[in-house]
Amino acid sequence: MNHRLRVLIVSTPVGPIGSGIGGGVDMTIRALTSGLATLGHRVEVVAPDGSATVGDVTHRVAGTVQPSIQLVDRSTVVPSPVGSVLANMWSFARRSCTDFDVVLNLAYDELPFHETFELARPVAHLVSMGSLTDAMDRAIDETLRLAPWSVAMHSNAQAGTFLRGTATTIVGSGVDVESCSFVDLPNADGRVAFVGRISAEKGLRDVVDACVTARRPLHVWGYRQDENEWNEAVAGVPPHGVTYRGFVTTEILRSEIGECAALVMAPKWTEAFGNVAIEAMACGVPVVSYRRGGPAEIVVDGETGYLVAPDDVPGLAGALRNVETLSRRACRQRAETHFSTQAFAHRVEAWLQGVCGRFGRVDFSGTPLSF
Ligand code: HBI
Repeated sequence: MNHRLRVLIVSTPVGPIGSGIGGGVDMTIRALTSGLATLGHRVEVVAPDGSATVGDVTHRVAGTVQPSIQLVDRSTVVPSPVGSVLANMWSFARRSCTDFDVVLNLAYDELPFHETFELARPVAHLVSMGSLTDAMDRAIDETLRLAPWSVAMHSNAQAGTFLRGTATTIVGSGVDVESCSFVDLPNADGRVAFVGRISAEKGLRDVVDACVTARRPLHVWGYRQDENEWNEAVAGVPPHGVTYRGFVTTEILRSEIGECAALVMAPKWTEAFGNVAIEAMACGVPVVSYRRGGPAEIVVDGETGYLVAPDDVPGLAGALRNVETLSRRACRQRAETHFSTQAFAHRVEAWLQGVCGRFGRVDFSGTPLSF
């Protein structure tokens, strides 16, 4: 059944789309709005005031932005008080959901999960991160218990961090590959890229150490969220060892990263996916990463990059020495076949059609009906 879907996407409440605060969700929304539109579906987005225009219609909503759940500890409950932008986005969704076939939640917050069975239309949840707090674990696992089909995640590793994660649908992610310029010949100085928020969980210190050992200049693009993390990582590095290229727009990043011989990722947490990895591959840049989290499911070891034992900095350095043996064309092709917005949208389309097909068929005694 391939009928046209009308989808309302409810964005993350931590900041406007395009502000950079929304991290991976920004890219997910752009990939899904264009990918699903290409497949003939209608997509509208509700997002905080100040958001960029995405989808067929962007509904901008006022309210206090949500504190980022990445900055709290496991026992914290991140409330969604009345007047919060999250509460206001869901009031909008509740009011207008009958104009749609399905509401797609991208917020990593409790309120949307409690709304799963409250709306007059099915609610689907694309979870953006691995397990972070007990309260969110409870909300996600309860939804997986009652309506497992309504939850999707980006990688098996991410799903594995939740009690009932095996019940979820894995959809990967996607990037508009055609807007990434393929570079066959990188800069002669053998430079390497690090792209991402400068924060402890991204492992910049390991990347700097590996590049110094491999005698490769490191270029860093990203939002310097944690100045202390930056200063500690670059302390004692030889001149020109590390160059900060700024927190640039997606377009600029995609026009510059192709000059690099490799992208290095050293996630210290279970990175849910690793969008930067597919952007780099789309530009022909192989990816060297710890075998941890989403990147381990993106990289084909020895073909589109190298996977290294987690926290093995010498191993990272050793892999960096061999990146010139990899085919940059193979990286581009893998991005085109597996991680384009079309490929991602096909996976999400199939998932959302399943969610619509099962709407209203939850047996609240707790055992999902068999179909
Ligand atoms: N924190 N409370 C909260 N809600 C979110 O949706 C959220 C977040 N922190 C980070 C985040 N989303 C996005 O950057 C994801 O792409 C990781």
